[in-house]
Amino acid sequence: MLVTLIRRYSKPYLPYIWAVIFFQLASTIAALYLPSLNAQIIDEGVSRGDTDYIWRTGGVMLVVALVQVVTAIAGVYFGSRAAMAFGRDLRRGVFRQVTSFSAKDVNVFGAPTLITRGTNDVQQVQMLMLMGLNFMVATPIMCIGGIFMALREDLNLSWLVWVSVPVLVVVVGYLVVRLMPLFRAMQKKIDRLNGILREQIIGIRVVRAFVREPHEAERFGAANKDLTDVSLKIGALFVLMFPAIGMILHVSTAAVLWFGGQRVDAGEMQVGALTAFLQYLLQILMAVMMGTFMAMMIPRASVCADRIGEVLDVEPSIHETLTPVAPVEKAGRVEFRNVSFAYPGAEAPVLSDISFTAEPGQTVAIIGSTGAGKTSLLALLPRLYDAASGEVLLDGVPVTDLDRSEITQRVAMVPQRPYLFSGTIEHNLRFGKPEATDEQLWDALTVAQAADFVREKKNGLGSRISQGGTNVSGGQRQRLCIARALVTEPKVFLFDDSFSALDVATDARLRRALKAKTADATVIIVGQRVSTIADADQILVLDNGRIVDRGTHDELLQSSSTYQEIVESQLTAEAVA
Ligand code: M5T
Ligand code: MG
Repeated sequence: MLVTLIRRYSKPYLPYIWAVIFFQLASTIAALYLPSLNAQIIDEGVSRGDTDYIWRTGGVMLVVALVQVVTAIAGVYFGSRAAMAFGRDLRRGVFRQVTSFSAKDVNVFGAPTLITRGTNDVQQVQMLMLMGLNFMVATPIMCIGGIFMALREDLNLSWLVWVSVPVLVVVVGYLVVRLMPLFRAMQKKIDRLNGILREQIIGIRVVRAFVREPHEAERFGAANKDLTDVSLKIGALFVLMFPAIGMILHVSTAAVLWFGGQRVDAGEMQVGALTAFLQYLLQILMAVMMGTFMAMMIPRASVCADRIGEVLDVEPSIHETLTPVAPVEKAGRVEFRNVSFAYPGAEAPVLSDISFTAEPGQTVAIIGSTGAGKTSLLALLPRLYDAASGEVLLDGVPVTDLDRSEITQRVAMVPQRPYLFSGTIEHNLRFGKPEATDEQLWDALTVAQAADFVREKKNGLGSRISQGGTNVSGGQRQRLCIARALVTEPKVFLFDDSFSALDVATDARLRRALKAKTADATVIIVGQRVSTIADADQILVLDNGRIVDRGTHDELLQSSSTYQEIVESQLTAEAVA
């Protein structure tokens, strides 16, 4: 997956990558050339007192050093650009994919892990890409070139290379192998800690209400200690890592000077060659170290790439039709024909054999106990889910054959759990229709019985809404969501229990205003209170996913025992209150 991702998402940046390879090649070769020039100055120039030679070779050295610096900078520059653009595109890819997900697809993963995959996991892969571009070319060339150059300086000392490099590889490799599982464990512990913290923050009121703070603190404490333990183990290994590497480097240096010094004494080697040899050995060891670090990043990034790939590979379960049918009329007639539906993974269907028609200008109400399937029924029209069998038609065309925009333009839904976005009231109201005028907004607010409280706010339409709309009351949020639906002037309104948080008087006023506003629209209302739905043209009584009775309020009072029960229970409830 890692390779596939890198290949697919780095394609547009190939020119950058070629530039990186070129500049790194240049800078590595320059870096490899420097010690040998240095040796020449010492051995040819200094020893013979040839000032001219020193100046000339020194000049060359200066130029080579300049080339090395400039190309190294250019390499890092292009590498960073390519890696960052790669990360941006990958993140965008994940984001686009997730926004195309249906409710079902999101549920398969869960929101928190989708967030982690779109941010942290992408970051890991991006990091590998950056490191890879900065070191992948340089490291092997430095290693092989360094060995070659070192041997050119002195063959007799070559055994020092063959000893020190494997020792370094073994030591660093051992530490890395020990570290890998710890890193993976750490990632999981972080996930868990995040999960617990998230749950506690969201449920803080419940925690307080049930006085569960000590228990929750314990739960968090345990996860926190887990993470700390792993981090400490990692720390302990890292503490070893740097002294170990330092030790190998210093012992190698001492060995080169010791054995090389003897050869210089014996006149078998020149001082310059010795310094050059030493520098080459250090370059090789550095390269080996970088290579090992790189190798360490690959498994981690590849786990992340797999997680990203899982998201990218999902076939969205709601397919857009490729040959959309253009409806002849756009009045907003809704028809359900023998519709059945089950949630993925559930055995029993939540809806069975649902058939009804809602004509423009009509109000159809759905009533039924909690869990009867009312919300599920509404979800089928805007295609949050697709029916398992039967057909859901909008203006005579199955919704599966309509272009998505055809549906969203004509259908507005006020969900049971009203949701507002962080931003201003205005920003939320214009969500479905950015070009709406202020008058239209106020008009919608007036109908939704929300104008008064918005006007009372200091900033009016510009008042801030916090994330999820938590700084307005439940009833206010509901009314703002109704206004948001009204602004789009749809042909079909779906109200899912949208009047439940309103008192009876406001509920009545809202519905009267709505009636005038939605005179020729199709309205489908899910309601709990009989008073909310009593004046509907048609009432569907839903029980266990089936329509058990249908008719007007008066008809149902006569004919439907289920409806009578509901009415009676509410009357007694009112009497009790
Ligand atoms: C009907 C199940 C739920 C219930 C049945 C939304 C949702 C529901 N269900 C799922 O399995 N997954 C889901 O995402 O479906 O649920 P409903 O349609 O929400 O019922 P309702 O709207 O009539 O109930 P209420 O409480 O809003 O009046 O068995 O488990
Ligand atoms: Mg519901």
